[in-house]
Amino acid sequence: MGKPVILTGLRTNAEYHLGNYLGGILPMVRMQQEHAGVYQVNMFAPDLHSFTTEVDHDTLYTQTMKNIAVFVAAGMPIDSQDFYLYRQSFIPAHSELTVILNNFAYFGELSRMTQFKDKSEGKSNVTAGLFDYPVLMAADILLYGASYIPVGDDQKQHLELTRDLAIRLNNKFGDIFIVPKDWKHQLQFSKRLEGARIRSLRNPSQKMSKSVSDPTGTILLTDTPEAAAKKVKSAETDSVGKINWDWNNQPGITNLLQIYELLTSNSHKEVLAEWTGRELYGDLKVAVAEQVSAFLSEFQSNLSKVDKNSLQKKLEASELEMANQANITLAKVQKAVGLRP
Ligand code: AQP
Repeated sequence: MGKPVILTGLRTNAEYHLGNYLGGILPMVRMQQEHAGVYQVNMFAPDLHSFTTEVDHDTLYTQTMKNIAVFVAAGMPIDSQDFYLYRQSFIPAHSELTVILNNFAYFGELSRMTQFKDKSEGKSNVTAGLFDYPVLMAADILLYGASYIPVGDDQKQHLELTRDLAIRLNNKFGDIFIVPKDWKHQLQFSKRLEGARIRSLRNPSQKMSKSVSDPTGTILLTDTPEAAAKKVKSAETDSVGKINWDWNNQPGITNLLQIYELLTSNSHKEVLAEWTGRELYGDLKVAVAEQVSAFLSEFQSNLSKVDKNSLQKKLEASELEMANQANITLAKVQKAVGLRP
């Protein structure tokens, strides 16, 4: 038995934003710092997932390589033996396992995925790729027997589907998959009370998103610190007049509090003690703007220092080793379903 696995991936369809960083990248950086040596840490670019929504195919490869450099700039340790960094499409087992899992995933359960409903809404041509996104995600996780998958709140339903599929196949064929931990244990492992759900600064009823054309509501990791601070300072709030953590009635303010909590690493309790009941929204905006611009300055300086050659070498070495690991699981599944003797 190898080390237990922590795994996450972020689509490379566009530049990352603060929601991607706080929901997917930062928890991974912190987990690997805390559990180095005990866990295997897999971080990958799900390039096959990246065109479940529209992309410019001419720039997809370049965008993928740019986004991978972000992981390193954010603090993932390129030299660590326990850390694997790879591109999904370079490991064909992801696609093969997806085709097999498709025959055990139900149309009804996939139709209920809220991300599918949101992303297909109003579209005349909805692709099978978008519909099948959660099955490919299940393959990404199950191939490596990952237990912990740091993702934002928006991916909770997909994680639950992955568990359902693993349990369904295990019940039918014997224990072929390690079942990822449930959401409650995912939160406990990342020491959080709720999943990150960074909202648009312009429209806090919507999540901050790469593909929504809402430049003032989204803080890109490529924004200058000054431009990002400006966006925070003009964030949409409310007329309640008192600061409270309340997603239903004060989503704009709660969004700012959550960004503050995640960037400062203060505990939820400390953040509530510092801000609850205060009346000057402007003070909160200034504090969040300072955190965001300090973070961006440091991150962008790190990004400019990422060495492309080392990155390429890390990818190639990881892809070799991960293909071996993935193929072991795939072979087990192929045998179980009757494709191999
Ligand atoms: N607003 C968010 N708050 C917290 N976490 C978020 N994530 C995405 N948006 C938020 C987390 O980022 C990781 C990567 O997501 P992804 O790109 O693989 O999937 P996505 O949901 O398609 O991301 P976007 O940014 O919303 O992209 P678009 O707009 O292109 O569809 C995941 O951990 C996700 O939880």
